[in-house]
Amino acid sequence: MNKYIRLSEEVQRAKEEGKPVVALESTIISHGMPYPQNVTTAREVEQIIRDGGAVPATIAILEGEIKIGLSREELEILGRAENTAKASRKDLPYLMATKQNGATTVAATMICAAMADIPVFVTGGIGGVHRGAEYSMDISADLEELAHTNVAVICSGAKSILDLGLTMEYLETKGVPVMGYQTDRLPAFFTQSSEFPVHFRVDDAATAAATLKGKWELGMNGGAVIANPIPKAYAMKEETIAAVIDEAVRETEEQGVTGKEVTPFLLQRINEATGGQSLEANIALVKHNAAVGAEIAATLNQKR
Ligand code: PSU
Ligand code: MN
Repeated sequence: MNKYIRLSEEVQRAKEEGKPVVALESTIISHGMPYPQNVTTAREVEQIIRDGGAVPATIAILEGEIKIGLSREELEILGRAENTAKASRKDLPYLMATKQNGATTVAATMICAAMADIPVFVTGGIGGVHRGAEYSMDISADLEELAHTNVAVICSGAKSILDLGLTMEYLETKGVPVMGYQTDRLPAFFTQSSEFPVHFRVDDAATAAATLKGKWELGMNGGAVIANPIPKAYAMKEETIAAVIDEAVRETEEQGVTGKEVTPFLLQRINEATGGQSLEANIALVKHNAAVGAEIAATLNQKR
């Protein structure tokens, strides 16, 4: 590989044996969920991927090193540490140079996964174009990464803390296919759908894998979004979550929260305001995505 990257033994072995590997991000652990549910969920998600016939590779920066695959102790460190830096593309080189810890966002996880030749990545939700971005210009680096880096992201769409319509427009402009997994509409994270159509509906892992394979074999760089709705039993009521999100967005404006703090602030406010219900939904959707992601990784691996 290279001197900046260290693969766990499990991931190293999987690569040698030609097994499918699924990348997982760490900002969802450090900034997306409270302790201890964050660590428990991270472990359970890894196990779902193993049960699905693939090998999990949770990615983070630890003491300046890119780690692909984390031990139980390392997951615990990220889950407990309240001051772990949120690491997106701009942050990686500095955190490495100064030997710090960093929890990788979707963008940074894609970068590290691509370096380790892991084309499939599972998470909860991607960043996107924030509401009011026409003035704030707050557009997640996740979208630009999806435009350039060859990793597919299996997620449950994006939270409506974002402007989902503008997020879809941005992805279209950048040539990033958004595929609805067994759905015609973009899932809105806590709810199964939104008013926005996806670019394509795919009904099985084989179609998703064939699309990715064709794209990359043609030399068309960039990622793809595979949007998998939250299981119905865990989906939240549209009105309940909409009101909570509107209030949280208002608070960011009132309190002048900007930059990389915006998304973690919103996630925390939503968790607090829904008294655990949104956390339960969040956990359920990530687990569902892990099962689908393992299947897509296994199918793509056979084709490669
Ligand atoms: N959205 C969620 N949960 C998350 C994130 C986004 O529903 O945990 C995290 C992801 O790591 C994502 C990042 O890549 O926030 C986006 O942050 P920003 O908007 O600052 O780019
Ligand atoms: Mn931002």
